[in-house]
Amino acid sequence: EISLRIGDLQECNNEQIHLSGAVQGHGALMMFSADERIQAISKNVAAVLDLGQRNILGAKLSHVLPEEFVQNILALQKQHPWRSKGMYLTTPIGKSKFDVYMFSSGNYFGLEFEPLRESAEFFESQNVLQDFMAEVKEARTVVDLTSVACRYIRQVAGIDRVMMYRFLPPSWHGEVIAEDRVMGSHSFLYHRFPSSDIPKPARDLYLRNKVRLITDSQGHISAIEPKENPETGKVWDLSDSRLRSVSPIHIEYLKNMGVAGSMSFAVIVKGSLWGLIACHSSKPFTMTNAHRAICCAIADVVSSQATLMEDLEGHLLRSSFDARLRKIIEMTLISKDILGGLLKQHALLMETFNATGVAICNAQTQDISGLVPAGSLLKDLYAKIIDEMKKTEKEVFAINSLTTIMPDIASKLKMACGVLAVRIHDKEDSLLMIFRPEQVRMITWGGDPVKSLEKKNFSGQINPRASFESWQEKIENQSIPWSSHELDGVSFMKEVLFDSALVKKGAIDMLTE
Ligand code: BLA
Repeated sequence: EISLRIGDLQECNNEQIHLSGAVQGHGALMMFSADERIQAISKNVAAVLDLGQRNILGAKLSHVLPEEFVQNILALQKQHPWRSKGMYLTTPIGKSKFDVYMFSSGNYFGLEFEPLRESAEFFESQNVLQDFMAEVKEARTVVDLTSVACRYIRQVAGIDRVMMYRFLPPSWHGEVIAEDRVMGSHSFLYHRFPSSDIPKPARDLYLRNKVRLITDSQGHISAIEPKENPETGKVWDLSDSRLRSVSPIHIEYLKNMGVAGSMSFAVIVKGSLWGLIACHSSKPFTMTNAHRAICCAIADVVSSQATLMEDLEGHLLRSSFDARLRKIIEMTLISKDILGGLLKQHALLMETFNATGVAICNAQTQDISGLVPAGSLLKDLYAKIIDEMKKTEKEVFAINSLTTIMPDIASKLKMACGVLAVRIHDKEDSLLMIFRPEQVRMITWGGDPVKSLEKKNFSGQINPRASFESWQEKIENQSIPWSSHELDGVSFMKEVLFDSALVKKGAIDMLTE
C-alpha cells in the first residue's frame, strides 16, 4: 500500500534480542536450578541486594535469601504449572524491600529483583480498574475504547504520554490511533511509523511476554555471568525476563525521541499482535509490579473488547454488503439475458462495491455505465487484464492502482485507478469490470520513513532515524483497496450467475437459505 521504499528490514530482523546477555542495571538477576543452587547472576547482584563481598555463585538460595521467601517461591513453583508465565512476589532483604519477578529459562528459573518504592498510591489505584470498566462499557468504537485505556494507564503510571499504537498488517507499519499526554508535550496522534521501528523478533516476543519496561534508556546495564546456560551451553534465553537489557538500536531510537523511560503492553487479537499500548517518560521511570499488573489488566480488557468490536464492525459491514449483493443477483436472474440484466443493475453494483463505473467487455463489445476509461484505453485495459488472468490462472483480478500494470497511461486514468474484474463465461473472455476513482490521501509519518534505517559508511552500523518531525507523504494514483469480502462476493456472484451447473432456481434457494 505504501509507495515508499523502507529500509532493509532483514538487517533488523537478525538481532536476537532475547539473547542480550545482560539486565537493566537498576535491578539484578539470579538464575537457579531445580536443586535450588544459584547458577548465574548479574554482576551487580551483590550491590543491588547489599550482599557484601561473598561469592554466591553455586550457593543454595536459602543461604542468600530469606528462608521464608525461598519456601514461598518453591511452593509457588509446585502449585503453578510453569510454562512461560511469570510470577510476582515481594521480599525484604537487608534494609530494603524488593519487587521480585520469577520466570523460567529452559530448566532454570530466574529471579529478578527491583528495589521497591513503598507507595500509598497503590491503594488509591485499586479503584482505577472499577472506574475503567465502567467507562469501557460506554465505549462504542475501538478508538473510544483505546482512548479510555490510554487515559487510565497514564493515571496509574503517572507518565508523560500513553499511546495506542496499532499495527497495519501485512506491511506491519503502524499508526497511533489514540493518545493521552501531558499538556504541552509533542503529539504523535495519527502518525504512522514504519515496520522497521519494531522489527519482527521484537513483535514476536510480545506474543509471549506481554510487557516491556525500559526504566532508563541511558542507564547502565549489568552483564550476566556465566554468560551461558550450563545445561545447553548457549547464552541465557531471556525471552520471559522483565529486566532484559535493551537492544542498542532501540536505545538510540529512544534517545532520538527524547524518551528516557518506556513501557509497552501487548494488545493481542485472535492470537496475533494487534497493537502496543506504548508509554513514554522524559525522565527515568519505574513502576511497582502491582501497578504493572493493573496496566496489564487494562491491556487485557482492550484485547478482548477490541476483538468483539472488530467482529461486530466486520459483521455489520459484511451483512449489508451481502444483502445488496443478493439483490443484484436476484434482479439479474429475473431477466432472460443475464449479461444485459446484470448491466441493468449498474446503480446497485456501484453502490454495493463503492464504485463509480461499471463495464462488461469482450474483445469486440463494450457496455459501460458511469465513469470508465474511454474506448481504446478500456480496450487496452481489458486486454491487459485478460492476459494477466491467463498468466495467473485466476478468474478474479483486483488492483487499487493501475500504475503497476499500465505505468504509461495510469496517470490519465484518475477516474479508474482501482479495478475489480471477474471473468464471466457466458461469452468467450467476457469481463465484468468495476471501477473506483483515485483517492488522494495524505499520510503523516513520525519522521521520514526512508531514513528509518541508516548505515554508517565506515562501520556498517545501523542507526535509527534522528528526527521524528511530522513528515507528509501524498498518496496519488490509488483508489481505496478492494476488501476480501468484495473479492469473495464478486466470485460468488459470477458462480451463481454464469456457471452453467447452477440452475436458476437452485441458485435462488441457496441465496435465501
Ligand atoms: C522496540 N520499537 C520498539 C518498541 C517500540 C518501538 C514501542 C518496544 C519497546 C518499548 O516499549 O520501547 C517503536 N515506540 C515505537 C514507535 C512509537 C513508539 C513506532 O513510541 C511511536 C510513537 N528500531 C529502529 C530500527 C531498528 C529498531 C531501524 O528504528 C532495527 C534495525 C529495532 N525496536 C528495535 C528493536 C526493539 C525495538 C530491536 C526491541 C527492543 C528490546 O525489546 O530490546
